[in-house]
Amino acid sequence: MSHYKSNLRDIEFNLFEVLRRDEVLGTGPFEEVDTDTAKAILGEVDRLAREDLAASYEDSDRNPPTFDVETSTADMPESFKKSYKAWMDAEYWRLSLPAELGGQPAPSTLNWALGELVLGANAPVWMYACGPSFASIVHRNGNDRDKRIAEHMVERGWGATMVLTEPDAGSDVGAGRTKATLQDDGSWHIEGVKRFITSAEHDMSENIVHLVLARPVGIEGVGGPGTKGLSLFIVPKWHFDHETGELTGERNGAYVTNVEKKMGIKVSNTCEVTFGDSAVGGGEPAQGWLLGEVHNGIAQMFQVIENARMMVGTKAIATLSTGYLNALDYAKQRLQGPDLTQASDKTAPRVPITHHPDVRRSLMTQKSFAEAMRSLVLYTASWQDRVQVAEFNGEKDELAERVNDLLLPIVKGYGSERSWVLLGTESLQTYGGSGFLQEYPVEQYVRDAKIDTLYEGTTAIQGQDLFFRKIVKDQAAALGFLAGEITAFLDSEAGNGRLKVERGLLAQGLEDAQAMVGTLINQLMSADPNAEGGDVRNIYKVGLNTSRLLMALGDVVCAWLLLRGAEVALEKLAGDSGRDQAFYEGKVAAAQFFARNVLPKLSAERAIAEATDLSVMDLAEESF
Ligand code: ST9
Ligand code: FAD
Repeated sequence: MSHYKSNLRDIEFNLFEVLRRDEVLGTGPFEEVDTDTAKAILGEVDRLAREDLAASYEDSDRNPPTFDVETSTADMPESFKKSYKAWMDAEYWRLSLPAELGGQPAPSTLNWALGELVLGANAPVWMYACGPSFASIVHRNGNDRDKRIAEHMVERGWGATMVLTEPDAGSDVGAGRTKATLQDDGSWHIEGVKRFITSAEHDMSENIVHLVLARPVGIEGVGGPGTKGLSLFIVPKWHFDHETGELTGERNGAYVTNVEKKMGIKVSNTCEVTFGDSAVGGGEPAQGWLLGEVHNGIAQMFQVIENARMMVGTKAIATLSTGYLNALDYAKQRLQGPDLTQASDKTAPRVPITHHPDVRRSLMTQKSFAEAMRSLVLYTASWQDRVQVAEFNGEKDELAERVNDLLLPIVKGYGSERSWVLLGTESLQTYGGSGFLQEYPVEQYVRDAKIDTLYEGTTAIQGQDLFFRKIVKDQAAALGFLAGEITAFLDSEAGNGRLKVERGLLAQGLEDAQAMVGTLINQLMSADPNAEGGDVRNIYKVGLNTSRLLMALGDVVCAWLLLRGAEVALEKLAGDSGRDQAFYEGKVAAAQFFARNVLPKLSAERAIAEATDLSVMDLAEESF
């Protein structure tokens, strides 16, 4: 039986009933993928995920790859290779590729819906399968040589990696010391040690292409300090003929020198990669080629990072969803204790734990967050659809780009924090002691989901990105637009009388979150030493609140999206909802529960933000 429990019904509800993707599918850039095709693909990927991809989830955890120091290899378990092959052979990854690279473009909403299914079933399959997506970045940013390389990457099924992190450069990517030296033939030699590099070694493709951030040396005007001095290099594991793609049989000097032993996602190889060390491997130099022959590394890499942040958020949320559905299944079957109304009757029948109020509270907490955050992912992706359509028409949809940018740290930061915490405190808890056992998938979910708050920028980094870049630098344009959308919903009669209380709660939640934004902006302005009474140390007050703001805005957007869905569900219930009646009732109940149980807490968060002082910063380190 599969560990993975998907929720295709809710995915389709979001795509077709709320976001009306039928109006986008089969048109413009998506002409080849109409609504019927999209539904057929969703059905098939759902099956593939639950069966072929989920099949190796447990085995890959119990029998993970091990690093062979002699050969610098870490081969995959056979079970995982089968899952990987099933996904690659099905070729649905072509839906996110441009036509020039053999793709058949589909809307981002469809791709992230498929992403949820694959990431929930076995996330490392999706990660190892990202070679073609990396190729699209090489193609988009590359010169003719790079475009040819991108074609080989897709046609020959090569793996790929994103290589930023170093032992002393994690969150602070700009501290990276790996250097690049220009050679007479126009290529570069890379020297340095990178760590924590995902998928840098495996035996599932003939080659692996590393996209490496390194600092050029010895050239005037480039290679300065910080992230802006970094350039992006294409560094293959094996050399190949750039024209034909044929491997030459020569090894490049990019060697994996360790594979980490981890708490979770053990089958996803996390590697130390040593570039150009004469004492490593055969001592070859690590030869690389400057992407597009332009020194614009951090901006190019952020094209990868934006996609990867969306991926990490979706992975976390997908895991919470299957965690909830597994917990629900267990709860329906587990008999324990009498109904609370008969607690004093020692002869009362034992009931399924779903009868206990606290278990119901827990299940509805899981359901409402999982469904809210699914809506968040797909709503965010719907802005990416707009960006795709504009690009197809040779235009630029600035609003769509900005709203997408604003939502990305919420998908990644809020999505991963809420999912990881709820998987532990609610999904695993629902099982009682059994949740602690390897007999059920939930303990692996908890271990596998923790990474989502860490990589691709920790939660602290997401909070800062949200406030400093996506709100302040954007002059709150995207935030203002989103607040306007929520206000329009509040002003409407959405859901008629049945959602009246919740609309009131959302209005208060929005006011609290906006007040928090105002508080942080005031704190920021009071840190300007040139302003009257300004004290640069007041910037600490902002830093004490950016993660809080991230979570508050996430709560408000999620509540709004759930209520929007509830409005649609109520319309369906007013007609003949037939077999879907329970589903729609569940949508309304989840929205009401979320509004009533989550939103009131925002007033307290606002008060905490407003009362922030510098006492934590003034405290001597010895007193901690
Ligand atoms: C990692 C991988 O953790 C984990 C999972 C791997 C799975 C691999 C497989 C999946 C990959 C899928 C990819 C598919 C390919 C894509 C397909 C697409 C179709 N947005 O603020 P400044 C840029 S990897 C955009 O001064 P600092 C921008 O150019 C490791 N751009 O920063 C900016 O210039 P300007 C992940 C942004 O103080 C420039 O950076 N590691 C954004 O110099 C400088 O900005 C991390 O994520 C943004 N949000 O540096 C590091 N932000 O302003 C986390 C910045 O002129 N640390 N730029 O536009 C940070 O993010 C730091 O805040 C920092 C700070 C490094 C940016
Ligand atoms: P640090 O940056 O040292 O952070 C430590 C703590 O301090 C965190 O809580 C952080 O939030 C906080 N902190 C740090 N700086 C600040 C600040 N300025 N303000 C507030 N708080 C701060 N990297 C790649 O390049 N490619 C990969 O493929 C890749 N895959 C990975 C896979 C795994 C399994 C892991 C564990 C990591 C991977 N990484 C990868 C690296 C990952 O992106 C980093 O671990 C992450 O960015 C955090 O860096 P760090 O671990 O050095 O932590």
